[in-house]
Amino acid sequence: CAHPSAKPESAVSPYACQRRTTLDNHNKIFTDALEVLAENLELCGNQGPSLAFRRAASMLKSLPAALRRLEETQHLPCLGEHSRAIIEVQHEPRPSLSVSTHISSHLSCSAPAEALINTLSHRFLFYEDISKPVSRTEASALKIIVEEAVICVNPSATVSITGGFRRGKEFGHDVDFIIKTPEAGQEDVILPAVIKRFKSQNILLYSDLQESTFDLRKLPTHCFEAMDHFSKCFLIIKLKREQETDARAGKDWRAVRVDLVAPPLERFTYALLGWTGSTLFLRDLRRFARLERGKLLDNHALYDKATNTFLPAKTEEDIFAHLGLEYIEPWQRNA
Ligand code: 8DG
Ligand code: MN
Ligand code: MN
Repeated sequence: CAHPSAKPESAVSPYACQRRTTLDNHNKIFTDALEVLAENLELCGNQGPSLAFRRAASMLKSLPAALRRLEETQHLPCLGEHSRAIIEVQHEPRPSLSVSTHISSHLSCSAPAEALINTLSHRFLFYEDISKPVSRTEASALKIIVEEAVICVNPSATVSITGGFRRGKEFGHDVDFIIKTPEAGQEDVILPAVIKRFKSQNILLYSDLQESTFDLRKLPTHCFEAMDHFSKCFLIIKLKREQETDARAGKDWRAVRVDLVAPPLERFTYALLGWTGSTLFLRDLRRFARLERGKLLDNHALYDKATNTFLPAKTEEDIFAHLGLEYIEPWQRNA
């Protein structure tokens, strides 16, 4: 069996971190179906099968053209028997058979999924607003607000947009920002101060601050969770609308979800890479590092098990180079 990293030039890698996945998806009819299925399975607690469908969808997103015949899938990685069956259904020239009806007939769990969504919607007071996608324009307006607050608290700190918007997406479910502080220790005090400022400006609707539990000496973890120990907060912010006002009660703002993370300076590059995502891209990057390179990667560091050393990185390019990978730009990480 061939070593997965020793692939011929034209072959599609089973690792998302060896594929360039832009937002230009030529196989949307297949990936939408696979992702609906993955989402349903996730809500039912079937994480394993869900991941298999996510991996299949992610691989299809990286293809340079639409699949035209089922036989074309023969030499592609990440496709199991079930993913092939979904692709086959989508190939059928019968528009009346929507894939979601096909799928739900195979799932006994659409009722619990609905109940869960219902519970969540009652939990969130601003559910209606925050379930609407955030546009790039709104993200830019928020960046100005966050930057102003951060600089007011610490003039030497800088703010960068991360998450989906850094990958070039036009819409997101939230806006993610990473804060860089040049002095040691500043990362622990900046978020409470920023939250205080938003409160005083009367634009804070909700905040959940998680203080840093980061230990500089700890090894990167083996698990694939996108969790990290940096100081971060989950916010809901009031964003003024530009032109149109809400018909109801003249509401001239909308609620937007915002995530802020403030890592220590020497771990900034690893945090930036982790928070840029996509989740699946990062999951495969960690898996590749561990299985193909004997290195442990997480949002805090890259650790070489052979030499027992941490590998420093000034730029994201340094991290890909440490892993012997071609550099993949943020907009090519939409796996
Ligand atoms: P979207 O908002 O456009 O829908 O997508 P996204 O920007 O890619 O997803 P996200 O859920 O906002 O997460 C952005 C990245 O942040 C994603 O790769 C996961 C990563 N992330 C971490 N750690 C943590 C964490 O502790 N909390 C959250 N919320 N995200 C984290 O690496
Ligand atoms: Mn996001
Ligand atoms: Mn987020």
